[in-house]
Amino acid sequence: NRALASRRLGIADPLAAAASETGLNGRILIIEDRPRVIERLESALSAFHVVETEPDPQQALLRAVEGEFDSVLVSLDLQGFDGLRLCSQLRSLERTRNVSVLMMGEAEDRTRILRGLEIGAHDFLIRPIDRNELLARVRTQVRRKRFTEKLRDSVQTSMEMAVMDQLTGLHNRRYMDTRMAALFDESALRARSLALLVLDIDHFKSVNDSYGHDAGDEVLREFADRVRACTRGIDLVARMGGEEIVVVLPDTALDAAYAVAERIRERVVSEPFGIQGATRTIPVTVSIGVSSRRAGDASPAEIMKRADDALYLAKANGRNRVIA
Ligand code: GH3
Ligand code: MG
Ligand code: MG
Ligand code: MG
Repeated sequence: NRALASRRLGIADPLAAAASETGLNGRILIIEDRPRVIERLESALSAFHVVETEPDPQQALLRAVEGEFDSVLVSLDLQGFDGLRLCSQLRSLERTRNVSVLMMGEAEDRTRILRGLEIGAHDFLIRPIDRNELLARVRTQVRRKRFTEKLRDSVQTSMEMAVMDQLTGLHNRRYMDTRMAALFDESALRARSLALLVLDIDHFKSVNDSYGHDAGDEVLREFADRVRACTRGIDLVARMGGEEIVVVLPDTALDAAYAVAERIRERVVSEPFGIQGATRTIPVTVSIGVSSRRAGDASPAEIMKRADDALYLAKANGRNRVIA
């Protein structure tokens, strides 16, 4: 169910992503200007990784920004250039912030290597560099980089999930409540209009009763898609629970909001809902209450109350209708 919801939201399932095996073939950038050292590093690393080399520090920084590398090996002994500065630039640029930085230096460089670790370099290699140690440390850094990426992706996924309704992919009530408060204040401050639609599917209980709960869920998803298709990018569409959807329309006056509601109502009633694997289609209608901010309103709750009252009237007057 969680995986389904994630797919619906167009994001990778965090659990599945974490379970998949970490690929350890990395993209490595070597920043080094001594040909013999370059040759040795390349011949060791290229058996396991995709390796690029750049002797010029400025050029190297550009390549690091553009190249999506897992790990960058930085020589601290570059001709006429401070490798530590390169490390700190790599750590501060947005595009290279998560790249693993491995310093290469002489044993006498201890102090500078310590400085590098403080700046944020991840590890170091002391010359002469042992082949197996090189491979082991690079592998560790590639693994670290991949893990960081997965962690970041799943944190982002969780943050997205926290404000989304998993069944429909619309925003959820929590998000709606927060955003509505902000939109209300904004519209009041700028003396702009703000309209609200409250939509509720008619006799939805009988959809569940006649076709089953799964079919009911499919109807809800299709309903959400049709509502979304009738709204603009700046409109806020949220599932408030059950079969009730709220649409907030910034910069929209009552009559324009009524027109949007009428368009939604028509789009729902005009074509019965198809259900996967079922031969029959399901006729669906929706009732909609419309309201907008009035000068004296103290909070969004007052707009919400008028929309709810209008919805109640729409139901009482026979359903499949819009009342403002
Ligand atoms: P009305 O025209 O007055 O709105 O009638 P109704 O049957 O739509 O209204 P009511 O509020 O009585 O019923 C809403 C139903 O929605 C009850 C519940 O079983 C169903 N429901 C709520 N959430 C879900 C859901 O996530 N999936 C499905 N399939 N059904 C749900
Ligand atoms: Mg209903
Ligand atoms: Mg209801
Ligand atoms: Mg309500």
